[in-house]
Amino acid sequence: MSETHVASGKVREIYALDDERLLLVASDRISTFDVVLPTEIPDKGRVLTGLSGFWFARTMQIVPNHLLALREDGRSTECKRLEMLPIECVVRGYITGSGWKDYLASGAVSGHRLREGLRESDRLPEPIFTPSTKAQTGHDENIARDAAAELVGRTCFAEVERVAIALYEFASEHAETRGIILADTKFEFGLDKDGVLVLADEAFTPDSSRFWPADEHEPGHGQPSFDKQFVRDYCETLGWDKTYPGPELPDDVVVGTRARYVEAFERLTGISFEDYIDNPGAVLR
Ligand code: Q0Z
Repeated sequence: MSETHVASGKVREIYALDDERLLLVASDRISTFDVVLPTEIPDKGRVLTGLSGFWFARTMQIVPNHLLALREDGRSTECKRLEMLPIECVVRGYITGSGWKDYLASGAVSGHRLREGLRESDRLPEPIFTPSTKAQTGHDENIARDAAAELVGRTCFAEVERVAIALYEFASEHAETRGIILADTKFEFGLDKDGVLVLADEAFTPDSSRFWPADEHEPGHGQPSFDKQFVRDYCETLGWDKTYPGPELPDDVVVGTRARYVEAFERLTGISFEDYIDNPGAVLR
C-alpha cells in the first residue's frame, strides 16, 4: 500500500488516503485480558468491518457518520477525517465491567446514582451515558458528566449524550430481538470541518461493545462473552498470568471462535457472511 500509516490500535491500523480521508483496516488479531494473542481468528476483521458498515447505514437518520466506502477486501473502511472529541462515549444498558465496580464502590456511575440492590449484569431501568477519558496507556477511566462537559463544551456534551443514547436504544432493541444483548457500547465522535457532530471509528462491534447471548442472561455474576468466551475459557485452563506474551490458540478454539463471530454477524445483519465476502456493499443496503 502507498498510503501513509497514521496510527495502530491493538487490532486495527489507520492510514491516510489524503487530507480529508482515512483508511481504517481491521485485522484478524484478537485480544483477551488486554493482551493481543499470537494466533489470529480468520475473518474477524471482516466481521467487525461489516457490522460497523451495517450499523452506519442504519443509523444515518440519527446522526451522520464518517463512512465513505467499504473496500472490496471487506476489512477496510474509507472514512472522512474528523477532529475527534477527547472523550470515549460509553452507553450502558446493563451494569457490568467498570460500571459495576464503580457502583459497588459509590452507588453511582459517572454521576448517575443507581438504586440500591442491583446485581452484577442487571438491566438498568434506562440506558445511561458514562463518558470516559481516552487513556494513552492503561484503561479508560469513567469521568463525571461535569468533567466530560468541560472537555467538549456544554452544548456539545448535551448533543453527544442525546445521540449516544438514541443510537444505543436503536441497536440494542434490534439486537435483543435477534437473541443478542448489547450490554454496553463505546462510541467515538468527531466534528467535520463545518463543526457538525459525526459518528466515527467503529459502531456496535464485539470489540467496542459487550455482546451477550440473550438466552443465557443471568444476573448475579459476570456474563459469558458471545464472541470471546471460548478463548477466555481456554486461557483459564492454562494458568497463564495474563501478561504479554499471550498463548497460541489451538485449532478447535480458533474454529469455534470464528463461528461465533460469523454467527453474531448473521444474526444481527440477517445477511449471510458468504454474501458479504462476495460483496461487502451488501451490508449498506
Ligand atoms: C480513530 C483508532 C484505529 C488506532 C483516530 N474518522 C476519523 N477521523 C480522525 N481520526 C479518527 C477517525 Cl476514525 C481516529 N481512531 C481510533 C482506530 C487504530 C486508533 F483503527 N484514532
